[in-house]
Amino acid sequence: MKLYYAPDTCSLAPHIVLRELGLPFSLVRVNNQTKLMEDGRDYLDINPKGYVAALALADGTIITEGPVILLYLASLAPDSPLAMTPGSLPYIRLLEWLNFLATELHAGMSPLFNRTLPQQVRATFETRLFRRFDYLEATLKDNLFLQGEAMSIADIYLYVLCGWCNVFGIDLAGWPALDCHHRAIHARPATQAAWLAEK
Ligand SMILES: N[C@@H](CCC(=O)N[C@@H](CS)C(=O)NCC(=O)O)C(=O)O
Repeated sequence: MKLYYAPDTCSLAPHIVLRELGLPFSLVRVNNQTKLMEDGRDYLDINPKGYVAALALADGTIITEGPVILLYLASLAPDSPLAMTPGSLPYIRLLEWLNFLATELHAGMSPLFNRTLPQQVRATFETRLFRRFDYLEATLKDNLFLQGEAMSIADIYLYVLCGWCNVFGIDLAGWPALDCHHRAIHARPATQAAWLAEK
């Protein structure tokens, strides 16, 4: 498998999951500004949507959309603690979390990368984001991870999204349980190895 990634982006989530699961893979770096890959080829030929991540399977099939890539990877290792039985209630809850993260957090945070955003508009996005953080804080106050004591692919996605708070100047310390969740995943060997490989 080949993971198309750009540093400091959401593609870090499938990258960490590949390492957590011990799956064989190689990395292809994409310049998100020029849309060129490291060998000079056009990334739009891989993913015409133009964004990372994309996963290429051995037969050339391309899978896109971060949460779907995460689910696909977990399905390759059904005995791993990261995998859940499709159709079971924990699996449905996992889909619920992934959708929440993609639509409420990821999509809600993306505009904050725009440095020309007027302060008032930024504040509106932040207020909305902080309400989502409050919800996550309430969930994580009594649980180590989103679905209890076992880490899921959604936890890894959440970790990556919260990492952007540094860029936005948002201090996660305001949400202590969320901060603790972030630190726990940051310290994992797979996460550290992924960071190192993307440098
Ligand atoms: N819906 C997509 C969104 C992916 C996305 O937002 N990727 C960002 C990095 S976090 C990106 O590559 N943006 C560059 C662009 O849109 O041109 C997914 O979940 O995979």
